[in-house]
Amino acid sequence: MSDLSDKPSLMKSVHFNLPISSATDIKGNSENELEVESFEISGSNIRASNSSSTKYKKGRILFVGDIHGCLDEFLDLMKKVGYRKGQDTLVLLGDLVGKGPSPHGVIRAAKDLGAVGVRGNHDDLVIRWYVFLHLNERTRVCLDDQDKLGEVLRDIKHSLPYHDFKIKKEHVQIARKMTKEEFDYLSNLPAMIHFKGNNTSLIAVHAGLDPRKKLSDQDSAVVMRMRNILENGEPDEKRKSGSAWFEIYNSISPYSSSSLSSDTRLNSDIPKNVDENKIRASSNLIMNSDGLESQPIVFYGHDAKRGLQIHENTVGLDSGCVYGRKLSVYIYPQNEVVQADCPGYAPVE
Ligand SMILES: [Mn+2]
Repeated sequence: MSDLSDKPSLMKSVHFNLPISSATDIKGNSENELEVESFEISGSNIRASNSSSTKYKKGRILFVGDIHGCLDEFLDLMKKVGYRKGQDTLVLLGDLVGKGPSPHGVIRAAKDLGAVGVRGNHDDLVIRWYVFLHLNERTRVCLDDQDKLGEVLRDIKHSLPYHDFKIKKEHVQIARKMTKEEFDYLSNLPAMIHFKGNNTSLIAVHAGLDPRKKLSDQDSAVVMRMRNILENGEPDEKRKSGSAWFEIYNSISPYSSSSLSSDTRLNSDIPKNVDENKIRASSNLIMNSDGLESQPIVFYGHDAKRGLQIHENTVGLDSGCVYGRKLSVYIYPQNEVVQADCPGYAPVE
């Protein structure tokens, strides 16, 4: 299955130390034990699950960007960083499936490797299709017959509950071939994972956070899909209007002006077209409402176009592997990024 030991690696990787101050530098020494809080998805809302018994023990946390079915590259990257199951915590940032060649293989490998992770928008579509195809009497009986299934879906098109989604054939195909075991793994990925200690607060989420809301009030559809924040403060899926959500998030960091010298800050200016005071006032919510001492550092994916984005309090790790660019992993608390080159499997959107 997911044998990391004897697979020949044909890719070169880039291995570098981050040029900026990082989680451990800013927030104090890394801690040996962090509480792990999961935020489960129920409808469009998010609720914190009772996970106080879960602890992260001393070891590395590996945050991996969008894999999109790139199984070989994922396994090679894990081999390259010497992933140790049971000692390291492997956190996948969503979109395990979609666009790439091996969606089922990636889910099985994630499970075999003991990975945790968060749900991405492509994962979400596949999960919803799986549920629909298995609940609907007419589709359930023809899952193995692609042509027949297509006929039935065309026939019941008016009743498909996905008016707010694009119905992409690929997601239906992945869903109809998905085993119960794969479904159970994928559908149990929460919307967010929060690793928290006395001086540490790390959040894994697929797309981003609405800085106006505390963690348990985030909208699951938003945190799986947002890219920008509009002038009125609303999150948006597109990149056209407003500013990248992470620019806003970093601009409100209490650390942005005092703790770092200017040459180590990649992004310190508040975007010009956004009402600074409005955002600053509302954005204290994540910190204060959630009782945190400092602004959480957010690890996310979903934005291959902007690529690897390393800022004071946000780390964007979708570096477009499925488009022939890189698959990236951020290693905490060493604060290193390791990347693997990937062949292109999908046209750039
Ligand atoms: Mn995505």
